[in-house]
Amino acid sequence: MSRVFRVPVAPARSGGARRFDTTERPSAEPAPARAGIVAGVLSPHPPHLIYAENPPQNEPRSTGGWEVLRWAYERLRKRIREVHRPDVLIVHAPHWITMVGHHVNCVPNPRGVSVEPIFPHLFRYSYDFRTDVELGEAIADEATDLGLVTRKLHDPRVRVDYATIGALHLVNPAWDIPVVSLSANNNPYFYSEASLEEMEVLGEATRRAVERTGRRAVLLASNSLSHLHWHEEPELPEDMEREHPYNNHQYRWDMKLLEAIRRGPTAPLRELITEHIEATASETKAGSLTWMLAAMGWPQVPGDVMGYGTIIGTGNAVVEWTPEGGHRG
Ligand code: 2X7
Ligand code: FE2
Repeated sequence: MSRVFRVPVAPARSGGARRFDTTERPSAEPAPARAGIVAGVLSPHPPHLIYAENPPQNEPRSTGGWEVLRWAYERLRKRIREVHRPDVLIVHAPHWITMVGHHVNCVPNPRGVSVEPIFPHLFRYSYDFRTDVELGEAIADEATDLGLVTRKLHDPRVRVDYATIGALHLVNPAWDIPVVSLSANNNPYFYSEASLEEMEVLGEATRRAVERTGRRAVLLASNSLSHLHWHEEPELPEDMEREHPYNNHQYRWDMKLLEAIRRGPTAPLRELITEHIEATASETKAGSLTWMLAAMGWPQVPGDVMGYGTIIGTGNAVVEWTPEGGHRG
């Protein structure tokens, strides 16, 4: 068991310093006492999944599509609400790209419209959510203390990227859980030899901040897997006749990674994630998955692969790790 789960409940949870009290919880049941990182989720964000659901926040309308992945998200939502019941969702997203350092959104109430630049006909989404500023600032401070170049974003005019909004909507469409959102430092893309080591440090900083503030947190790694995709879209974007893996090589590598995830433990994934990136141009290159597993202390447990499907040829899986090993089903 990771030491993350041995921390006592910090006074901040019962004191007046919290911005979000327990009356804002989604469930009427008493809050679980244990603080720490209670789950980590690989939560891919392709705009197609939101387009397919037709939520009121998204302007474009669809006839559905990509159901298997959306059903996986449905089951995940139930677990978040009924089992994990977090104070906060912490998301790391590859399309909030920062060229220098790791940024933390510390704007209390980001509001606006998020538009997917390549698929604006699928995703024009009005968002309005609450940030857990105290925790966001704590993550930035811990990251700075551990030697990372870090910045707290305070500009209320921030336009939140679609990978952050996409994962958050799919995990919690009610938007009733506060959020901390982290940027993806662009180094791994810019320098081909850059490693994911910094993400281990950002994970450690995240864990320390969660413990220090006494939060009950679920972490979201907003990444697709294999990342080659079609350059042409069908006339009907949700035409499922046209949806399939980019090629068998990409698919086999996604299965190799997912089989290792299902087997557990997570430690061997450190190497395998890097090999998978090299083989498939995986979006995990942005570091979200490594950050999340590192924050959980590379837990001994298998991951629960709740669903897999392709989106314009890219591989996408919804996976949940509950480091305690309990609460399945
Ligand atoms: O951002 C994405 C992605 N990761 C995968 C597929 C399609 C669109 O956007
Ligand atoms: Fe993406």
